[in-house]
Amino acid sequence: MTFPKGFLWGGATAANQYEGGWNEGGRGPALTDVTTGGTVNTPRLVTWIDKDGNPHAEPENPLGIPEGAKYAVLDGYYYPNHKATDFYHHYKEDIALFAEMGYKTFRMSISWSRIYPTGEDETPNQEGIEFYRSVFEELRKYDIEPLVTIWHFDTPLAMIQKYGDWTCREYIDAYVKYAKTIFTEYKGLVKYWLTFNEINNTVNFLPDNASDEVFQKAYQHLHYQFVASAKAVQIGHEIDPENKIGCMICGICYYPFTCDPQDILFNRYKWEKGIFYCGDVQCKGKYPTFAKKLWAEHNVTLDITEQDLVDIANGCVDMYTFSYYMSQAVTTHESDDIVGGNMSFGVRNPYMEYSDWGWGVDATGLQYYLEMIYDRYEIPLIITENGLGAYDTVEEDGSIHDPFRIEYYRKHIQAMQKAIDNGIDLIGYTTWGCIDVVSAGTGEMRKRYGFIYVDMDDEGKGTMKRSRKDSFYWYKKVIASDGDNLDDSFEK
Ligand code: BGP
Repeated sequence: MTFPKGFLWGGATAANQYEGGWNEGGRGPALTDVTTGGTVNTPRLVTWIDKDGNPHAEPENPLGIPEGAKYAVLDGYYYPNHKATDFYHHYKEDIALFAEMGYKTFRMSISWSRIYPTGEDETPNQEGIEFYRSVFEELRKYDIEPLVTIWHFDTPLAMIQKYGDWTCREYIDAYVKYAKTIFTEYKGLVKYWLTFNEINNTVNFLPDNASDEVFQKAYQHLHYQFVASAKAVQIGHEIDPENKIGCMICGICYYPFTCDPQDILFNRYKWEKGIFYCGDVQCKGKYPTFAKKLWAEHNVTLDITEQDLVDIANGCVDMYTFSYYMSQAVTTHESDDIVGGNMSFGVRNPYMEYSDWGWGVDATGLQYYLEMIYDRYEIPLIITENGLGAYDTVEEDGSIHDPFRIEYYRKHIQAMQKAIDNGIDLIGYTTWGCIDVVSAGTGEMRKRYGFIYVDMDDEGKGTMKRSRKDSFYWYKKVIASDGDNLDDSFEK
């Protein structure tokens, strides 16, 4: 058996894409609630009203909205995250399906504004606290270990409106208070936590030619999140020494497109800026040497106090977790064959197959990433997202055949096996969107990752009925054999 005993097989979701109930149970709005749906070719829009009362719908600007403007839900637009796929009202049914597949763990996130509706309320929203308690109790009923993301892209909108997005120190205290509340409330129910989902996106997804002002804001935003994360780790350990708290990095495997030494160097810098910058701070407790070079590139000067550095040093994470969807080839040479998605683009790699959304499918890249990262940090790893966003067809008899998804998972699980055989300490695997959810990048429903199909379309029409895809039965078999049986067969 390759996979270690107690390996955490499961699936992953996030509140903003799955939970819905956006204005129920005392929840306050988050930025995703004023974000419209898009497509693979048209961006999602953020909606707001300017100081003269004129409505606007524009792609998200890293510098925020103009002074005096107010985020707003506007008539005539569809906001897919409002209802999402309605975990809020379906959690018992959905958790029963996860249990049927044999999940050992289930990754979900808590919506910050369901606990603190404005982010700065004096006391938490009790109805929100009780909602998640019921969810965790339901998971425990089936011996499913919750793996909880504290922040998955959903800062309370009231804070963004008041301060801008993670632009000031006030965020640190508000986040730490929120984290302390949930560590305390769910002590004994939840043991595995992640502080910030894909924390590195803030800088990694910026185009190299973004202005110095944009980079200044992005690096500062990250610094406040590093401090907030480190303080949360310390408090989480104080509240319950059993807690295991991880970072969560968007793990893209970068390759040099050519063997030109300039490309080799460029590729290394890509890893430093995109992947290691955040991982080093969160796992090693200090900024890496190359941080100074990165800041200087964009004339960045940061508000960093001595105490911040002490907090960061004392708040190292217990485990490194990451999402992995694709590799990307990068080059210093001109190229007009650019591919990619989720704001991250590379040069078309002739050795890769690309998904319908332009993501380079590469299981070897997962093995490379696992081995590279374990060598650097030597702490337990969890792959907290991996999967294929694809179109599904429902047959007349209601069945859904998705051999392409099974093939994708087989190759990635085989890559995990190779990395484990080579000595890395991988303790869990939660596939992304184990039940269909709203796409983060495009807001679509048609981009589906699930083992469980949800009857709902891009306009929010559908019965919300859940049904099992072929991959549901296949993954169930994989878990039952602890990753040993990966052949095509499955029993319905
Ligand atoms: C990651 C996010 C997830 C998820 C996933 C797939 O970046 O952490 O929230 O959505 O990507 O992306 P998409 O939904 O755009 O296909």
